[in-house]
Amino acid sequence: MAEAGKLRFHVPEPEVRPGGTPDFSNVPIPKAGSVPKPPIDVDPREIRDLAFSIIRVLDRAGEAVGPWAGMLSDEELLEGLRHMMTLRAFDARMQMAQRQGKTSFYMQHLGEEAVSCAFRRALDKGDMNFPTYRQAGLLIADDYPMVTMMNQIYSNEADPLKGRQLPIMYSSKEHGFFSISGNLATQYIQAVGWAMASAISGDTRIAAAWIGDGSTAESDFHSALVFASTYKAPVILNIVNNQWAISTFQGIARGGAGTFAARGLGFGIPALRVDGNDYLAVHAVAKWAAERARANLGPTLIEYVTYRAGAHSTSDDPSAYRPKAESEAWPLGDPVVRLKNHLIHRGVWSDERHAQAETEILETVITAQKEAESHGTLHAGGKPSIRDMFEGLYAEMPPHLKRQRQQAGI
Ligand SMILES: Cc1ncc(C[n+]2csc(CCOP(=O)(O)OP(=O)(O)O)c2C)c(N)n1
Repeated sequence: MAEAGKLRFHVPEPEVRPGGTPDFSNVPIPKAGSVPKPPIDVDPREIRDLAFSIIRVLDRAGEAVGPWAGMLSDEELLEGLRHMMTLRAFDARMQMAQRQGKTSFYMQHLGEEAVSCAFRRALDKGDMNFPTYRQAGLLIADDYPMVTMMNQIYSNEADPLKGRQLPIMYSSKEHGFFSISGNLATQYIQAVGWAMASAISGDTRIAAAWIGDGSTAESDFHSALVFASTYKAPVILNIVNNQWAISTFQGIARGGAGTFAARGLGFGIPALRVDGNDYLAVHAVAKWAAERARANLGPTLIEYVTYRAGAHSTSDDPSAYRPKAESEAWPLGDPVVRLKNHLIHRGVWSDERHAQAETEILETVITAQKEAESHGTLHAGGKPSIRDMFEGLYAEMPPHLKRQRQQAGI
């Protein structure tokens, strides 16, 4: 037995720091197609292993293999590729717009496009997402107008949120996209409550909760799991493990033990891990979880294993805390390239068509950007009325707010 001596404080450290060689040898990657697909009414105890493996469909050759394959048509996959390419082009333009001072802030999805884009396809109209700031693919894949997204980013006169919100904190009830909040994890428990309400009222709609790896350390994450499991709420509990929470590596939130998915097991919630850079796998797993929720079988926890290839936000410089080439060393590759290769393998796509699509998508994004900018940007052109600042705080404006508005002379 070890000698009892002075206690030591333990702080988990990432494997590599800037200047070091990226090393993901500690991330076991199972072969595509190797993880079984259980029936949706499976006893969670029987699929314990799925919380420690990674469901993958696309293999290295670009072929779709195994029991989770074969759920999407050529057309659906081509559309999925277009969604991911659009999100990437949108990100690049808005990142640049921030550098040009047209907006104060932006956050990209680089490397994580498959997660939100493929997930959206597994939901029905009327279902409600409770997203973080890194799931704009839910909007893109639901054909939410890009111009409206840009208007919000520019806080201009056409901003549906009237300049009250930080850029990218979108909100669209119509598109099943709950208002984003800056306070991490709050939406997770709200999603469970929304799902409970849907069940209480005998509705058919389900909810999807979203959270990042870092934010699972927030207490709302744990509250959500208690309520979801107790009441078998029709909710999909998504964890996007992109390895980083700003400068903090995922081991800090996880404590070095198990996986994020494994957290569901202690609550009796079926938990799956999926290759977050595999459009087909993300969609298949999301569909499985959605079917479970709709069949009154309760919540499913899904961990998407991916990598945040870009900076955390326009206010962040990742070279200060991780090797520059780390994203290239990420063993699950790039979601756009992988779906592209699969479609080429299927014989419905080519490098030429891909290049042409890239040009067309960029033109569409630029056209939307021009239109949005005609309504104003951060420092130029139209702005929401200052009067709007006082609206919407209460259903009816109380006297003290009316007074303050008068004092402001507007
Ligand atoms: C309650 C709260 N604490 C801290 C922050 C500041 N903050 C914003 S994003 C972020 C990191 C979140 O990381 P993760 O959940 O892994 O998501 P990712 O950004 O990687 O998508 C932090 C700490 C915040 N917005 N809210």
